[in-house]
Amino acid sequence: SSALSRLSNLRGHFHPTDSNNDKGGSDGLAGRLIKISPEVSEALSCGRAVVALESTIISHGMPYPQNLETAKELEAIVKTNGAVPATVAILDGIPCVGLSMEELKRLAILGTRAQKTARRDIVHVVATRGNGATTVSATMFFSSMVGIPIFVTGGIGGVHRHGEHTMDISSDLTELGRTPVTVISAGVKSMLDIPRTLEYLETQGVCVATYKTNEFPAFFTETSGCKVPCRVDSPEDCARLIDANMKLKLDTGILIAVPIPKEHSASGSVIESAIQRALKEARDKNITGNAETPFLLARVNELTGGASLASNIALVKNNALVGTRIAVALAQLRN
Ligand code: PSU
Ligand code: MN
Repeated sequence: SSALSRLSNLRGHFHPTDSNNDKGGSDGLAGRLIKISPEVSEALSCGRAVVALESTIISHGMPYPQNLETAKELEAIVKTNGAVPATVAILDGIPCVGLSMEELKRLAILGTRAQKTARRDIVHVVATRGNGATTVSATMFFSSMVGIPIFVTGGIGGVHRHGEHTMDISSDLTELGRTPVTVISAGVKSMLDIPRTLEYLETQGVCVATYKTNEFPAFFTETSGCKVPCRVDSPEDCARLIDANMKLKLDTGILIAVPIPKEHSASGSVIESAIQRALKEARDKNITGNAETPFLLARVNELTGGASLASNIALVKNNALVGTRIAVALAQLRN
């Protein structure tokens, strides 16, 4: 399978410390380039469905202990629905694909003391043997490296408001343009510039599809006023999209935008005024760069008295369910 050939490629590629007579095997892999958990490794080698999960959402996206609870629940949703979860993080400088309960807990307790790790940060965290929580871009990178085609998150980064001046454009978007992994998200937060985010994804050649809806969702709310050209209505539709992307070797990612379930969608006006206030505070405090997203998430949660966190948790769980169904449908299609 392609996952297997990727694994054997990895063995050939990574040997920073060891002598060249180490031929690898999954034990040889562990502790060298990348540590793949036994469950994930096993699933990949027999072509079973695997779903990658990011870790910045745990460290920087939610407070303790809700972050640990949510991380565990996401893994449980993936398992219950027939796939193997693979949470990605860098622990003591070792990129890990698939975390044990102890490792998940460690990361959740570390919280923002873990380094927010986008693609550009990976080498530094590895070289200094640090603890890194991977964002969408870094999680896509490691998922692709080990052959996991599907990755579930809450929301992806985007073009920030005023991005035309600051050039603050999340590396999640360029990663989607260069890495063939399908990302399931509830769209893009309205604290970002959604129309420009979609323009940028088009420039990067990324297929953006809405799931069972016509309008691109805005994370807390089901609508954004923005349309995309592709709509999918079932896990099988998504699996065919991913299969075609793989067969054509387009080597670009796919973004599947799943709207927040109706019963959890926040009252648009409450969220919107909190977002406006948080954005103004960020400007007044001069919070920019990769500190902006975590600041806005935490502040909007405070300003809405926890309502935004509850919506956030609900939508990520829904994404995990949809993403798992897509992964299972894809495994069926390709086996
Ligand atoms: N959006 C959310 N929750 C998050 C993030 C984004 O609703 O936790 C995180 C993700 O890890 C995403 C990252 O990849 O923020 C984007 O950060 P930046 O805007 O600095 O690129
Ligand atoms: Mn940025």
